[in-house]
Amino acid sequence: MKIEPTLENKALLIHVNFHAAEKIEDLEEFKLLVQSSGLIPHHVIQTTRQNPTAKYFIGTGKLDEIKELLNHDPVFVVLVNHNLSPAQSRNLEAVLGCRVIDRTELILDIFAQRARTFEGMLQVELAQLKHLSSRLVRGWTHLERQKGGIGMRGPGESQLETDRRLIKKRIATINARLDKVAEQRNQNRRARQNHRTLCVALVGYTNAGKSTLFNRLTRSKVYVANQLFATLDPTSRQCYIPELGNIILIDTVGFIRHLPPDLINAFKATLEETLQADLLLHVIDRNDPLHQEHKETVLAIIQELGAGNLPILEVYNKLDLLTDAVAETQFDENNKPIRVQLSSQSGEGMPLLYGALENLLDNSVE
Ligand SMILES: Nc1nc2c(ncn2[C@@H]2O[C@H](COP(=O)(O)OP(=O)(O)OP(=O)(O)O)[C@@H](O)[C@H]2O)c(=O)[nH]1
Ligand SMILES: [Mg+2]
Repeated sequence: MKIEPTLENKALLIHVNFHAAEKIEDLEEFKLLVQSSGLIPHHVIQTTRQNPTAKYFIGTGKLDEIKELLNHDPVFVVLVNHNLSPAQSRNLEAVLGCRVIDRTELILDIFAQRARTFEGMLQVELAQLKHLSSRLVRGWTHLERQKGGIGMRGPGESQLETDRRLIKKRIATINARLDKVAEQRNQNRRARQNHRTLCVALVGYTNAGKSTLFNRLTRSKVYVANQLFATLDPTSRQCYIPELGNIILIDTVGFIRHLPPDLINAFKATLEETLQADLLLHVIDRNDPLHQEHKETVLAIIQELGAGNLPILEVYNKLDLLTDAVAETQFDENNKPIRVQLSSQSGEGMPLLYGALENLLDNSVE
């Protein structure tokens, strides 16, 4: 269904092409992120810079151009594909006269829209509050410094103090609730471990096709969509592997480069369980020109989550979209499967995946 552009969903996107490789973001991914949040990329403004400017992130020439554009074709919100300092956000909002949201806030917003479980909602709120408090704290230290010189309490200062205290209190409440949920989950896990059921977790970059594969393997119907972060809360189901029997399969949230650290922390708890799996199935969209970079991102996050030592089987997915590839299994020098090339959508290559899982998991049964 095509959504009509209105003043409630039109967005102006700002994307800066930096020279330094580690700062580069992907414009196509940004557009998909924006659409995933329910907004329409109405204007896309690109500019090239060596470094961001301290005041507005972009140069004043570009800023004037955007202001001019918005004067005769206004939008609901301005989205920036990079992280802004609190001052940069404020300055941009003041000049452009509309809300400005940076990359972290956009991802947090999508997560907030997607969270369905109690735990997921708490985790997203926690990440949002932490993000917010980091901004308040920075504003606060700035005021504190001023106070020393003037010797008076600034007008906004006590409000900031109150806000900060409220946020702190709310964070403590959420943490306590999350601890309770985690305890419950631990009990469930112990029960499962008693039954010695093997557990496989699907991990991978967002939109790689994890949920599609999950549905095919477990004959379920979890949400699949061509949008980023379609899945947020981990889902687990039983799944029958021929020659091996039933295992537990877990579908998880997708990763993205420069995932806000607050979100990684917030999802550590749910992912922790995932990362106690016997095997990780790393789903890779082989049709995405950036799949190598995405693979590195995912491996780095897995490492950061403390699961770098788990065995991984790579699934090169979306084979149906490729003309130069066939369904096949690749093996390492010890004849252990390391990669299966298949299509979760058409099902081509699935018997190879069953074979590889059997091979890898059979050895992990004592
Ligand atoms: N052509 C083709 N499309 C696929 C295949 N697998 C998945 N897709 C499509 O890729 C998109 C993303 O699929 P999902 O299964 O939602 O991906 P995901 O990895 O779960 O994504 P998130 O939950 O957002 O992290 C959907 O439009 C799927 O229909 C495949 O093998 N071939
Ligand atoms: Mg998914």
